Amino acid sequence: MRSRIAYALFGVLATLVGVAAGHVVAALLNPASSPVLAVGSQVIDLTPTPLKEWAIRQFGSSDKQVLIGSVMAGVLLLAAVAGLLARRRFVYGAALQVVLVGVAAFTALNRPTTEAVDVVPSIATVIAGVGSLWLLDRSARASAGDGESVESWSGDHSTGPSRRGVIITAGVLAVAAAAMGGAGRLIGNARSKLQDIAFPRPADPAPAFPNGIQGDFSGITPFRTANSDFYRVDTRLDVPVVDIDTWSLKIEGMVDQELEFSFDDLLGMPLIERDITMTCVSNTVGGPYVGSARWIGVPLAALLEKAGVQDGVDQILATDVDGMTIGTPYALATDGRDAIVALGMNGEALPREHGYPVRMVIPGLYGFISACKWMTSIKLTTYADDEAYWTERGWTPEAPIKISSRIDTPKVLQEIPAGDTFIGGVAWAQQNGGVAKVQVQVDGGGWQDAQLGPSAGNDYWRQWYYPWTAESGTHTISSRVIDGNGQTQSDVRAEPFPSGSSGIQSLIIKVA
Ligand SMILES: Nc1nc2c(c(=O)[nH]1)N[C@H]1C(S)=C(S)[C@@H](COP(=O)(O)O)O[C@H]1N2
Ligand SMILES: [Mo]
Repeated sequence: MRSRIAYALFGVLATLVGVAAGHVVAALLNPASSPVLAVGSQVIDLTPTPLKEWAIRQFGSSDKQVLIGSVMAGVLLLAAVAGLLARRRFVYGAALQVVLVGVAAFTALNRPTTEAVDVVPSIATVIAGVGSLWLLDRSARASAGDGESVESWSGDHSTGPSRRGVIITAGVLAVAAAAMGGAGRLIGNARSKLQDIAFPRPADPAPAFPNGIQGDFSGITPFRTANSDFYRVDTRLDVPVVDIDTWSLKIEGMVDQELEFSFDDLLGMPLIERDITMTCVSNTVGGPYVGSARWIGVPLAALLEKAGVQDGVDQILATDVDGMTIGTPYALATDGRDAIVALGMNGEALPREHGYPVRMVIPGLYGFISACKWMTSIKLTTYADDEAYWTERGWTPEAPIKISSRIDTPKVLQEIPAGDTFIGGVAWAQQNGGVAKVQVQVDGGGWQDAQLGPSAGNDYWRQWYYPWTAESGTHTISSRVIDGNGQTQSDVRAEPFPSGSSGIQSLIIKVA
Protein backbone atom coordinates (compact mmCIF):
# COMPACT_ATOMS: atom_id res chain seq x y z
CA MET A 1 0.00 0.00 0.00
CA ARG A 2 2.97 2.31 -0.36
CA SER A 3 2.87 2.74 -4.13
CA ARG A 4 3.23 6.14 -5.78
CA ILE A 5 -0.36 6.02 -6.99
CA ALA A 6 -1.59 5.29 -3.49
CA TYR A 7 0.34 8.23 -2.08
CA ALA A 8 -0.74 10.61 -4.82
CA LEU A 9 -4.32 9.63 -3.96
CA PHE A 10 -3.59 10.10 -0.25
CA GLY A 11 -2.45 13.63 -1.02
CA VAL A 12 -5.61 14.37 -2.98
CA LEU A 13 -7.89 12.83 -0.36
CA ALA A 14 -6.16 14.61 2.54
CA THR A 15 -6.44 17.91 0.70
CA LEU A 16 -10.13 17.36 -0.05
CA VAL A 17 -10.71 16.76 3.66
CA GLY A 18 -8.79 19.95 4.43
CA VAL A 19 -10.66 22.04 1.87
CA ALA A 20 -14.01 20.70 3.09
CA ALA A 21 -13.09 21.47 6.70
CA GLY A 22 -12.02 24.99 5.72
CA HIS A 23 -15.23 25.44 3.78
CA VAL A 24 -17.53 24.37 6.62
CA VAL A 25 -15.71 26.60 9.11
CA ALA A 26 -15.88 29.50 6.65
CA ALA A 27 -19.61 28.89 6.16
CA LEU A 28 -20.03 29.49 9.88
CA LEU A 29 -17.76 32.55 10.11
CA ASN A 30 -17.51 34.30 6.76
CA PRO A 31 -18.19 32.33 3.56
CA ALA A 32 -15.78 34.46 1.52
CA SER A 33 -12.86 33.43 3.74
CA SER A 34 -12.98 29.85 2.47
CA PRO A 35 -9.42 29.27 1.19
CA VAL A 36 -10.49 28.12 -2.29
CA LEU A 37 -12.86 31.07 -2.70
CA ALA A 38 -10.24 33.52 -1.47
CA VAL A 39 -7.72 32.26 -4.02
CA GLY A 40 -10.38 32.25 -6.74
CA SER A 41 -11.43 35.84 -5.97
CA GLN A 42 -7.82 36.92 -6.08
CA VAL A 43 -7.42 35.19 -9.44
CA ILE A 44 -10.47 37.10 -10.75
CA ASP A 45 -9.07 40.44 -9.62
CA LEU A 46 -5.68 39.70 -11.16
CA THR A 47 -7.02 38.28 -14.43
CA PRO A 48 -6.31 40.65 -17.34
CA THR A 49 -9.44 42.18 -18.83
CA PRO A 50 -9.25 40.45 -22.25
CA LEU A 51 -9.04 37.03 -20.58
CA LYS A 52 -11.96 37.91 -18.32
CA GLU A 53 -13.96 38.99 -21.38
CA TRP A 54 -13.09 35.75 -23.09
CA ALA A 55 -14.16 33.73 -20.05
CA ILE A 56 -17.51 35.53 -19.82
CA ARG A 57 -18.05 34.91 -23.55
CA GLN A 58 -17.00 31.27 -23.41
CA PHE A 59 -18.63 30.19 -20.21
CA GLY A 60 -21.36 32.78 -19.71
CA SER A 61 -22.81 32.69 -16.24
CA SER A 62 -20.93 29.49 -15.43
CA ASP A 63 -17.61 31.37 -15.68
CA LYS A 64 -17.44 31.20 -11.89
CA GLN A 65 -17.82 27.42 -11.72
CA VAL A 66 -15.14 27.10 -14.39
CA LEU A 67 -12.83 29.32 -12.39
CA ILE A 68 -13.40 27.49 -9.10
CA GLY A 69 -12.94 24.23 -10.98
CA SER A 70 -9.62 25.41 -12.40
CA VAL A 71 -8.36 26.56 -9.01
CA MET A 72 -9.42 23.21 -7.50
CA ALA A 73 -7.72 21.28 -10.32
CA GLY A 74 -4.48 23.17 -9.69
CA VAL A 75 -4.75 22.59 -5.96
CA LEU A 76 -5.41 18.87 -6.36
CA LEU A 77 -2.44 18.49 -8.69
CA LEU A 78 -0.19 20.02 -6.05
CA ALA A 79 -1.96 17.88 -3.46
CA ALA A 80 -0.93 14.77 -5.37
CA VAL A 81 2.66 16.05 -5.34
CA ALA A 82 2.38 16.57 -1.58
CA GLY A 83 1.27 12.95 -1.30
CA LEU A 84 4.27 11.75 -3.29
CA LEU A 85 6.58 13.83 -1.11
CA ALA A 86 5.01 12.34 1.99
CA ARG A 87 5.85 8.92 0.66
CA ARG A 88 9.53 9.91 0.89
CA ARG A 89 9.22 11.58 4.22
CA PHE A 90 5.98 12.62 5.83
CA VAL A 91 7.27 16.07 6.79
CA TYR A 92 8.03 16.96 3.15
CA GLY A 93 4.44 16.36 2.13
CA ALA A 94 3.08 18.12 5.18
CA ALA A 95 5.35 21.06 4.46
CA LEU A 96 3.97 21.45 0.93
CA GLN A 97 0.43 21.33 2.30
CA VAL A 98 1.28 24.03 4.81
CA VAL A 99 2.80 26.20 2.08
CA LEU A 100 -0.30 25.74 -0.11
CA VAL A 101 -2.69 26.70 2.64
CA GLY A 102 -0.31 29.47 3.66
CA VAL A 103 -0.75 31.05 0.23
CA ALA A 104 -4.52 30.76 0.56
CA ALA A 105 -4.46 32.21 4.07
CA PHE A 106 -2.26 35.08 2.92
CA THR A 107 -4.68 35.74 0.08
CA ALA A 108 -7.71 35.56 2.36
CA LEU A 109 -6.11 38.06 4.73
CA ASN A 110 -5.26 40.44 1.92
CA ARG A 111 -8.70 40.66 0.37
CA PRO A 112 -10.09 44.21 0.60
CA THR A 113 -12.29 43.64 3.62
CA THR A 114 -10.80 40.98 5.79
CA GLU A 115 -10.74 40.54 9.49
CA ALA A 116 -8.41 38.48 11.63
CA VAL A 117 -10.99 35.67 11.97
CA ASP A 118 -10.73 35.06 8.24
CA VAL A 119 -7.55 33.08 8.90
CA VAL A 120 -9.48 30.50 10.95
CA PRO A 121 -10.75 28.49 7.94
CA SER A 122 -7.17 28.22 6.71
CA ILE A 123 -6.05 26.91 10.08
CA ALA A 124 -8.87 24.36 9.98
CA THR A 125 -7.76 23.39 6.47
CA VAL A 126 -4.17 22.81 7.57
CA ILE A 127 -5.11 20.79 10.64
CA ALA A 128 -7.59 18.61 8.75
CA GLY A 129 -5.35 18.26 5.69
CA VAL A 130 -2.08 17.46 7.42
CA GLY A 131 -3.90 15.30 9.98
CA SER A 132 -5.55 13.24 7.24
CA LEU A 133 -2.29 12.80 5.37
CA TRP A 134 -0.65 11.66 8.59
CA LEU A 135 -3.41 9.11 9.26
CA LEU A 136 -3.15 7.73 5.73
CA ASP A 137 0.63 7.61 5.85
CA ARG A 138 0.59 5.89 9.22
CA SER A 139 -1.83 3.21 8.14
CA ALA A 140 0.04 2.67 4.88
CA ARG A 141 3.35 2.27 6.69
CA ALA A 142 1.70 -0.11 9.12
CA SER A 143 0.37 -2.16 6.23
CA ALA A 144 3.81 -2.36 4.64
CA GLY A 145 5.74 -2.61 7.85
CA ASP A 146 7.64 0.61 8.19
CA GLY A 147 10.82 0.83 6.15
CA GLU A 148 9.88 -2.13 3.99
CA SER A 149 10.34 -1.82 0.27
CA VAL A 150 7.58 -0.18 -1.64
CA GLU A 151 4.90 -2.45 -3.08
CA SER A 152 2.86 -1.50 -6.05
CA TRP A 153 -0.86 -0.97 -5.54
CA SER A 154 -1.84 -3.75 -7.88
CA GLY A 155 1.05 -6.00 -6.95
CA ASP A 156 0.00 -6.10 -3.34
CA HIS A 157 -2.13 -9.19 -2.97
CA SER A 158 -2.14 -9.28 0.79
CA THR A 159 -5.62 -8.98 2.17
CA GLY A 160 -4.43 -8.83 5.73
CA PRO A 161 -5.87 -6.56 8.37
CA SER A 162 -3.29 -3.83 7.72
CA ARG A 163 -4.30 -3.26 4.13
CA ARG A 164 -7.86 -3.18 5.22
CA GLY A 165 -6.75 -0.50 7.69
CA VAL A 166 -5.65 1.77 4.88
CA ILE A 167 -8.90 1.31 3.00
CA ILE A 168 -10.96 1.93 6.10
CA THR A 169 -8.97 5.08 6.95
CA ALA A 170 -9.36 6.37 3.39
CA GLY A 171 -13.08 5.53 3.40
CA VAL A 172 -13.71 7.30 6.69
CA LEU A 173 -11.86 10.38 5.46
CA ALA A 174 -13.78 10.41 2.18
CA VAL A 175 -17.08 10.22 4.05
CA ALA A 176 -15.90 12.99 6.39
CA ALA A 177 -15.00 15.23 3.43
CA ALA A 178 -18.38 14.62 1.79
CA ALA A 179 -20.22 15.23 5.07
CA MET A 180 -18.37 18.48 5.71
CA GLY A 181 -18.96 19.62 2.14
CA GLY A 182 -22.69 18.92 2.52
CA ALA A 183 -22.80 20.64 5.91
CA GLY A 184 -21.11 23.71 4.44
CA ARG A 185 -23.77 23.89 1.78
CA LEU A 186 -26.62 23.46 4.28
CA ILE A 187 -25.23 26.13 6.57
CA GLY A 188 -24.76 28.46 3.61
CA ASN A 189 -28.35 27.95 2.48
CA ALA A 190 -29.72 28.43 5.99
CA ARG A 191 -27.76 31.64 6.46
CA SER A 192 -28.85 32.99 3.13
CA LYS A 193 -32.59 32.91 3.86
CA LEU A 194 -33.81 36.45 3.45
CA GLN A 195 -36.27 37.99 5.79
CA ASP A 196 -39.52 39.03 4.18
CA ILE A 197 -39.74 42.75 3.70
CA ALA A 198 -43.12 44.41 3.50
CA PHE A 199 -42.72 47.50 1.34
CA PRO A 200 -44.95 50.44 2.20
CA ARG A 201 -46.98 51.87 -0.64
CA PRO A 202 -44.58 53.97 -2.70
CA ALA A 203 -45.09 57.71 -2.51
CA ASP A 204 -44.44 57.78 -6.25
CA PRO A 205 -45.70 54.50 -7.72
CA ALA A 206 -45.13 53.27 -11.26
CA PRO A 207 -48.17 53.19 -13.56
CA ALA A 208 -50.07 49.89 -13.93
CA PHE A 209 -47.82 47.42 -15.68
CA PRO A 210 -49.10 46.44 -19.13
CA ASN A 211 -49.37 42.81 -20.16
CA GLY A 212 -46.64 41.85 -22.55
CA ILE A 213 -47.20 40.05 -25.84
CA GLN A 214 -45.23 36.95 -24.83
CA GLY A 215 -48.51 35.01 -24.42
CA ASP A 216 -49.52 35.57 -28.04
CA PHE A 217 -46.05 35.35 -29.56
CA SER A 218 -44.29 32.45 -27.98
CA GLY A 219 -40.55 32.68 -27.91
CA ILE A 220 -40.44 36.43 -27.25
CA THR A 221 -38.79 37.30 -23.93
CA PRO A 222 -41.38 38.02 -21.19
CA PHE A 223 -42.06 41.75 -20.78
CA ARG A 224 -40.91 41.57 -17.17
CA THR A 225 -37.94 39.42 -16.21
CA ALA A 226 -38.61 37.17 -13.21
CA ASN A 227 -36.05 37.64 -10.44
CA SER A 228 -34.93 34.05 -10.83
CA ASP A 229 -34.34 34.58 -14.58
CA PHE A 230 -32.48 37.87 -14.27
CA TYR A 231 -28.95 37.73 -15.66
CA ARG A 232 -26.16 37.94 -13.13
CA VAL A 233 -22.76 39.54 -13.70
CA ASP A 234 -20.33 40.37 -10.92
CA THR A 235 -16.85 39.68 -9.64
CA ARG A 236 -18.03 37.53 -6.75
CA LEU A 237 -17.49 33.79 -6.61
CA ASP A 238 -20.01 33.32 -3.84
CA VAL A 239 -22.78 35.69 -2.87
CA PRO A 240 -22.22 37.92 0.15
CA VAL A 241 -24.28 37.12 3.24
CA VAL A 242 -25.32 40.50 4.57
CA ASP A 243 -26.95 40.93 7.97
CA ILE A 244 -29.65 43.52 7.35
CA ASP A 245 -29.69 44.49 11.03
CA THR A 246 -26.07 45.62 11.12
CA TRP A 247 -25.86 46.78 7.50
CA SER A 248 -25.84 50.51 6.82
CA LEU A 249 -25.41 52.89 3.91
CA LYS A 250 -23.06 55.86 4.26
CA ILE A 251 -23.15 59.03 2.19
CA GLU A 252 -19.68 60.45 2.44
CA GLY A 253 -16.85 62.32 0.76
CA MET A 254 -17.39 65.83 -0.59
CA VAL A 255 -20.64 66.51 1.27
CA ASP A 256 -21.67 69.12 3.82
CA GLN A 257 -22.73 66.42 6.22
CA GLU A 258 -21.81 62.73 6.17
CA LEU A 259 -24.87 60.56 6.74
CA GLU A 260 -25.55 56.94 7.62
CA PHE A 261 -28.81 55.09 7.01
CA SER A 262 -30.06 51.76 8.32
CA PHE A 263 -32.32 49.66 6.12
CA ASP A 264 -35.31 50.79 8.19
CA ASP A 265 -34.30 54.43 7.77
CA LEU A 266 -34.43 53.98 4.00
CA LEU A 267 -37.66 52.02 4.14
CA GLY A 268 -39.19 54.92 6.08
CA MET A 269 -38.39 57.52 3.42
CA PRO A 270 -40.75 58.34 0.53
CA LEU A 271 -40.22 55.52 -1.97
CA ILE A 272 -40.39 55.57 -5.74
CA GLU A 273 -41.19 52.68 -8.03
CA ARG A 274 -39.84 52.50 -11.59
CA ASP A 275 -39.70 50.06 -14.50
CA ILE A 276 -36.11 49.96 -15.71
CA THR A 277 -34.15 47.76 -18.11
CA MET A 278 -30.60 46.95 -17.08
CA THR A 279 -27.77 45.83 -19.36
CA CYS A 280 -24.19 44.69 -18.97
CA VAL A 281 -21.38 46.27 -20.95
CA SER A 282 -20.16 42.70 -21.59
CA ASN A 283 -23.32 41.86 -23.50
CA THR A 284 -22.64 41.16 -27.15
CA VAL A 285 -25.20 42.23 -29.75
CA GLY A 286 -28.10 39.79 -29.41
CA GLY A 287 -26.68 38.49 -26.12
CA PRO A 288 -28.39 37.50 -22.86
CA TYR A 289 -27.06 40.06 -20.33
CA VAL A 290 -30.10 42.30 -20.27
CA GLY A 291 -33.13 42.21 -17.98
CA SER A 292 -36.09 44.35 -17.02
CA ALA A 293 -37.69 44.72 -13.64
CA ARG A 294 -39.82 46.96 -11.44
CA TRP A 295 -37.56 48.53 -8.83
CA ILE A 296 -38.60 50.17 -5.58
CA GLY A 297 -36.35 52.39 -3.50
CA VAL A 298 -35.24 55.83 -2.46
CA PRO A 299 -34.36 58.38 -5.13
CA LEU A 300 -30.60 58.94 -5.09
CA ALA A 301 -31.33 62.66 -5.39
CA ALA A 302 -33.14 62.67 -2.02
CA LEU A 303 -30.12 61.23 -0.22
CA LEU A 304 -27.71 63.59 -1.96
CA GLU A 305 -29.89 66.55 -1.09
CA LYS A 306 -29.90 65.60 2.60
CA ALA A 307 -26.11 65.33 2.62
CA GLY A 308 -25.47 68.46 0.55
CA VAL A 309 -23.11 67.89 -2.36
CA GLN A 310 -20.12 70.25 -2.54
CA ASP A 311 -18.72 71.94 -5.63
CA GLY A 312 -16.21 70.06 -7.74
CA VAL A 313 -17.74 66.59 -7.45
CA ASP A 314 -17.64 64.71 -10.76
CA GLN A 315 -17.87 61.07 -9.64
CA ILE A 316 -20.17 59.02 -7.43
CA LEU A 317 -18.16 56.10 -6.08
CA ALA A 318 -20.30 53.30 -4.68
CA THR A 319 -18.65 50.60 -2.57
CA ASP A 320 -19.99 47.15 -1.76
CA VAL A 321 -19.62 45.05 1.41
CA ASP A 322 -16.40 43.65 -0.02
CA GLY A 323 -14.74 46.91 -0.96
CA MET A 324 -15.51 46.52 -4.67
CA THR A 325 -16.18 49.94 -6.23
CA ILE A 326 -18.37 51.25 -9.05
CA GLY A 327 -17.94 54.81 -10.29
CA THR A 328 -20.74 56.80 -11.94
CA PRO A 329 -20.40 60.17 -13.66
CA TYR A 330 -22.05 62.61 -11.23
CA ALA A 331 -23.47 64.74 -14.04
CA LEU A 332 -25.28 61.79 -15.63
CA ALA A 333 -26.62 60.36 -12.37
CA THR A 334 -28.12 63.72 -11.44
CA ASP A 335 -29.43 64.93 -14.82
CA GLY A 336 -33.01 64.17 -13.82
CA ARG A 337 -33.09 60.48 -14.68
CA ASP A 338 -34.55 58.12 -12.07
CA ALA A 339 -31.40 57.00 -10.23
CA ILE A 340 -32.65 54.71 -7.45
CA VAL A 341 -31.10 53.36 -4.30
CA ALA A 342 -33.12 50.19 -4.76
CA LEU A 343 -34.47 48.12 -1.86
CA GLY A 344 -36.73 45.82 -3.85
CA MET A 345 -37.13 44.12 -7.21
CA ASN A 346 -40.46 43.00 -8.67
CA GLY A 347 -42.21 43.41 -5.33
CA GLU A 348 -39.72 41.44 -3.25
CA ALA A 349 -36.55 42.14 -1.34
CA LEU A 350 -33.57 42.10 -3.69
CA PRO A 351 -32.41 38.53 -4.23
CA ARG A 352 -28.96 37.96 -2.76
CA GLU A 353 -27.52 37.50 -6.27
CA HIS A 354 -28.86 40.89 -7.23
CA GLY A 355 -27.57 42.95 -4.35
CA TYR A 356 -29.48 42.28 -1.12
CA PRO A 357 -30.14 44.39 0.82
CA VAL A 358 -29.57 47.52 -1.29
CA ARG A 359 -28.21 48.28 -4.75
CA MET A 360 -28.07 51.19 -7.14
CA VAL A 361 -30.13 51.23 -10.35
CA ILE A 362 -29.60 54.04 -12.86
CA PRO A 363 -31.42 53.93 -16.19
CA GLY A 364 -29.38 54.37 -19.35
CA LEU A 365 -25.96 53.47 -17.94
CA TYR A 366 -24.33 50.05 -18.16
CA GLY A 367 -24.33 48.14 -14.87
CA PHE A 368 -20.57 48.37 -14.36
CA ILE A 369 -20.76 52.16 -13.95
CA SER A 370 -24.10 52.37 -12.21
CA ALA A 371 -25.59 49.34 -10.55
CA CYS A 372 -23.49 48.61 -7.43
CA LYS A 373 -24.92 45.60 -5.59
CA TRP A 374 -24.54 44.96 -1.83
CA MET A 375 -23.87 48.68 -1.54
CA THR A 376 -22.60 50.11 1.77
CA SER A 377 -21.26 53.51 0.78
CA ILE A 378 -21.90 56.31 -1.69
CA LYS A 379 -18.92 58.63 -1.85
CA LEU A 380 -19.05 61.98 -3.61
CA THR A 381 -15.64 62.43 -5.14
CA THR A 382 -13.68 63.14 -8.32
CA TYR A 383 -12.19 60.97 -11.03
CA ALA A 384 -8.84 62.58 -10.17
CA ASP A 385 -9.01 61.28 -6.59
CA ASP A 386 -10.66 57.87 -6.91
CA GLU A 387 -10.60 55.15 -9.52
CA ALA A 388 -13.26 52.42 -9.54
CA TYR A 389 -12.62 48.70 -10.04
CA TRP A 390 -13.46 48.48 -13.75
CA THR A 391 -11.88 51.79 -14.64
CA GLU A 392 -8.58 50.54 -13.19
CA ARG A 393 -8.95 47.71 -15.67
CA GLY A 394 -9.30 49.94 -18.70
CA TRP A 395 -13.08 50.16 -19.13
CA THR A 396 -14.55 53.54 -20.05
CA PRO A 397 -15.59 55.67 -17.06
CA GLU A 398 -18.56 57.14 -18.94
CA ALA A 399 -20.59 54.47 -20.72
CA PRO A 400 -24.20 55.10 -21.72
CA ILE A 401 -26.08 52.00 -22.88
CA LYS A 402 -25.99 51.70 -26.66
CA ILE A 403 -29.43 51.29 -28.23
CA SER A 404 -29.99 47.75 -29.46
CA SER A 405 -32.50 45.21 -30.70
CA ARG A 406 -32.39 41.46 -30.12
CA ILE A 407 -34.07 38.68 -32.06
CA ASP A 408 -35.51 36.08 -29.64
CA THR A 409 -37.33 33.93 -32.16
CA PRO A 410 -36.59 32.11 -34.39
CA LYS A 411 -33.28 31.01 -32.93
CA VAL A 412 -30.08 30.90 -34.91
CA LEU A 413 -29.91 27.82 -37.15
CA GLN A 414 -33.40 26.82 -36.02
CA GLU A 415 -35.42 24.98 -38.63
CA ILE A 416 -39.01 26.20 -38.91
CA PRO A 417 -41.85 25.05 -41.15
CA ALA A 418 -42.68 27.16 -44.20
CA GLY A 419 -45.75 29.38 -44.02
CA ASP A 420 -47.10 32.21 -41.89
CA THR A 421 -44.93 32.85 -38.85
CA PHE A 422 -43.26 35.82 -37.15
CA ILE A 423 -39.88 37.13 -36.12
CA GLY A 424 -39.83 38.62 -32.63
CA GLY A 425 -37.68 39.99 -29.85
CA VAL A 426 -36.96 42.93 -27.56
CA ALA A 427 -35.31 46.30 -28.11
CA TRP A 428 -34.14 49.05 -25.82
CA ALA A 429 -33.19 52.70 -26.13
CA GLN A 430 -33.17 54.04 -22.57
CA GLN A 431 -32.73 57.77 -22.10
CA ASN A 432 -32.91 58.21 -25.87
CA GLY A 433 -36.59 58.90 -26.13
CA GLY A 434 -37.31 55.20 -25.80
CA VAL A 435 -37.96 52.76 -28.62
CA ALA A 436 -39.74 54.54 -31.48
CA LYS A 437 -39.45 51.80 -34.08
CA VAL A 438 -38.00 48.36 -34.65
CA GLN A 439 -37.24 47.26 -38.18
CA VAL A 440 -36.56 43.85 -39.66
CA GLN A 441 -34.57 42.91 -42.71
CA VAL A 442 -34.86 39.55 -44.47
CA ASP A 443 -32.13 38.35 -46.85
CA GLY A 444 -30.63 41.83 -47.23
CA GLY A 445 -33.86 43.35 -48.58
CA GLY A 446 -35.43 46.61 -47.41
CA TRP A 447 -35.92 47.39 -43.70
CA GLN A 448 -39.56 46.74 -42.75
CA ASP A 449 -41.30 48.15 -39.67
CA ALA A 450 -42.10 45.62 -36.96
CA GLN A 451 -45.10 45.86 -34.61
CA LEU A 452 -44.32 47.02 -31.08
CA GLY A 453 -45.69 45.60 -27.84
CA PRO A 454 -46.93 47.95 -25.08
CA SER A 455 -44.73 50.61 -23.48
CA ALA A 456 -43.68 50.74 -19.82
CA GLY A 457 -41.77 53.98 -20.30
CA ASN A 458 -38.60 55.07 -22.05
CA ASP A 459 -36.30 53.38 -19.54
CA TYR A 460 -37.81 49.99 -20.31
CA TRP A 461 -37.42 47.68 -23.27
CA ARG A 462 -40.18 47.03 -25.82
CA GLN A 463 -41.19 43.71 -27.23
CA TRP A 464 -41.67 43.56 -31.01
CA TYR A 465 -42.80 41.13 -33.70
CA TYR A 466 -42.79 41.08 -37.46
CA PRO A 467 -45.34 38.87 -39.24
CA TRP A 468 -43.56 36.91 -41.91
CA THR A 469 -44.47 34.35 -44.55
CA ALA A 470 -41.48 32.04 -44.60
CA GLU A 471 -40.55 30.34 -47.84
CA SER A 472 -38.45 27.22 -47.75
CA GLY A 473 -34.74 27.66 -47.96
CA THR A 474 -32.08 29.35 -45.88
CA HIS A 475 -32.69 32.94 -44.77
CA THR A 476 -30.73 35.67 -43.05
CA ILE A 477 -32.75 37.86 -40.70
CA SER A 478 -31.69 41.06 -38.93
CA SER A 479 -33.32 43.65 -36.68
CA ARG A 480 -32.50 47.19 -35.58
CA VAL A 481 -34.03 49.81 -33.33
CA ILE A 482 -34.70 53.48 -33.98
CA ASP A 483 -35.00 55.63 -30.85
CA GLY A 484 -37.31 58.52 -30.01
CA ASN A 485 -34.63 61.00 -31.08
CA GLY A 486 -34.57 59.52 -34.57
CA GLN A 487 -31.22 57.72 -34.15
CA THR A 488 -30.87 54.34 -35.83
CA GLN A 489 -28.94 51.51 -34.16
CA SER A 490 -25.37 51.61 -35.47
CA ASP A 491 -24.26 48.90 -37.86
CA VAL A 492 -20.61 49.47 -36.91
CA ARG A 493 -19.36 46.39 -35.11
CA ALA A 494 -17.67 46.91 -31.75
CA GLU A 495 -16.58 44.42 -29.09
CA PRO A 496 -17.83 44.94 -25.52
CA PHE A 497 -14.46 46.30 -24.35
CA PRO A 498 -14.12 49.15 -23.43
CA SER A 499 -17.54 50.83 -23.78
CA GLY A 500 -20.09 48.26 -24.95
CA SER A 501 -20.80 46.26 -28.10
CA SER A 502 -22.45 47.63 -31.20
CA GLY A 503 -23.53 46.33 -34.58
CA ILE A 504 -26.61 44.62 -35.93
CA GLN A 505 -27.60 41.07 -35.07
CA SER A 506 -27.99 38.83 -38.06
CA LEU A 507 -29.19 35.23 -37.89
CA ILE A 508 -29.27 32.42 -40.39
CA ILE A 509 -32.33 30.18 -40.15
CA LYS A 510 -33.68 27.29 -42.17
CA VAL A 511 -37.22 27.00 -43.41
CA ALA A 512 -38.27 23.46 -44.29
N1 LIG B 1 -20.86 44.92 -5.91
C1 LIG B 1 -20.94 44.72 -7.23
N2 LIG B 1 -21.92 45.30 -7.92
C2 LIG B 1 -22.01 45.10 -9.25
C3 LIG B 1 -21.09 44.29 -9.94
C4 LIG B 1 -20.06 43.68 -9.18
O1 LIG B 1 -19.20 42.96 -9.71
N3 LIG B 1 -20.02 43.90 -7.82
N4 LIG B 1 -21.23 44.10 -11.29
C5 LIG B 1 -21.94 45.13 -12.03
C6 LIG B 1 -22.25 44.75 -13.40
S1 LIG B 1 -20.94 44.63 -14.46
C7 LIG B 1 -23.54 44.61 -13.84
S2 LIG B 1 -23.87 44.42 -15.47
C8 LIG B 1 -24.66 44.60 -12.89
C9 LIG B 1 -25.42 43.31 -13.02
O2 LIG B 1 -26.43 43.23 -12.08
P1 LIG B 1 -27.23 41.87 -11.93
O3 LIG B 1 -26.21 40.80 -11.62
O4 LIG B 1 -28.21 42.08 -10.84
O5 LIG B 1 -27.90 41.62 -13.26
O6 LIG B 1 -24.23 44.73 -11.55
C10 LIG B 1 -23.19 45.61 -11.34
N5 LIG B 1 -23.01 45.72 -9.92
MO1 LIG C 1 -21.75 44.65 -16.46
